[in-house]
Amino acid sequence: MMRFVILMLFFYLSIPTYAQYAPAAGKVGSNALHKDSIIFISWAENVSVKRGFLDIADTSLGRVTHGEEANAIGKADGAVISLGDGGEAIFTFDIPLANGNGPDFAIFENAFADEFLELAFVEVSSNGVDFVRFPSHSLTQTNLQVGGFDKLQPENLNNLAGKFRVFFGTPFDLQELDTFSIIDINSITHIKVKDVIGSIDTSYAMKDAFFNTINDPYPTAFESGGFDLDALGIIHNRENYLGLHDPNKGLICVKSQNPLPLSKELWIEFTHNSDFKVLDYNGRIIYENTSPANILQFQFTQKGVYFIKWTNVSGTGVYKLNVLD
Ligand SMILES: [Ca+2]
Ligand SMILES: [Ca+2]
Ligand SMILES: [Ca+2]
Repeated sequence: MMRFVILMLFFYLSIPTYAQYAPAAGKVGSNALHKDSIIFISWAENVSVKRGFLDIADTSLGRVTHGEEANAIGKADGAVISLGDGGEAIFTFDIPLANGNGPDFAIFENAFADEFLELAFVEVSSNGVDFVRFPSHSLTQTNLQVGGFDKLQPENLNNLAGKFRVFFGTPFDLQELDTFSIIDINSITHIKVKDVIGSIDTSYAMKDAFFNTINDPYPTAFESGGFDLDALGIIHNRENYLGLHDPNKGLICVKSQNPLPLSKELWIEFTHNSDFKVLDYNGRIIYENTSPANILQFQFTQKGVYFIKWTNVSGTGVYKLNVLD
């Protein structure tokens, strides 16, 4: 019990009361990620949505209907499926997501302006049963209900999807969940996005990780009510994070796509010193670098099959890359 109390005390003392979290896209210090950023290696391709009610306080109105599941997969395009009050979407991944340097995925909503925001909790799982929620934080006041067309300030929000306008993803870093033993942050197979109802009425209020009520536009009793899910961009998964999936032991990360169009550069991110080679199909070394910088870019001049080979403190690995016209 004492341990719990001390832990809670530490928790409260460490709450930044006037925390200013990342501001809107384009402002200094923003961590919003544009959909065209090189950081994205691919986009979620499987989702299952459980739509919520138009108004949780009057379930006789039924559930929201706007959009289809297909609107939430593939690259962010502004087309969405609405989740409704407390509705949720679960993305699944054939290649599990992994924890690399910095953010590992981002979620896109369709807010038409920087301050007209609708929020969602984000949870991850390695088995589809046990989910861990990112520790959300809302510093929005809780005295006056934010109405359907009222504003929120992104600076008041952390670890809640939907804090940026359309085409700008909210980033999530799996490293923040590394103390939870019920998930493996280097093998995330499911990501849940759950609409924050947003009501400050204690019957329906949803709390952040610091037990604050999250005040979010409510009611939104229309067909497109609740969080509008556009896409989930993947930054790190077990395929592009090669070798050991442990950022403390040294690995490399292929940030570009495979197959790689000839017109595009190969991007490699290094976390530790590596001896790095690119070999052609016949094993001929066409590029070598014994101490590449953090990010290495390489342009191929011919299509074909190549092997990327690296050696570092954790061993040696090989990655097969196809380069196409
Ligand atoms: Ca990470
Ligand atoms: Ca909501
Ligand atoms: Ca979409």
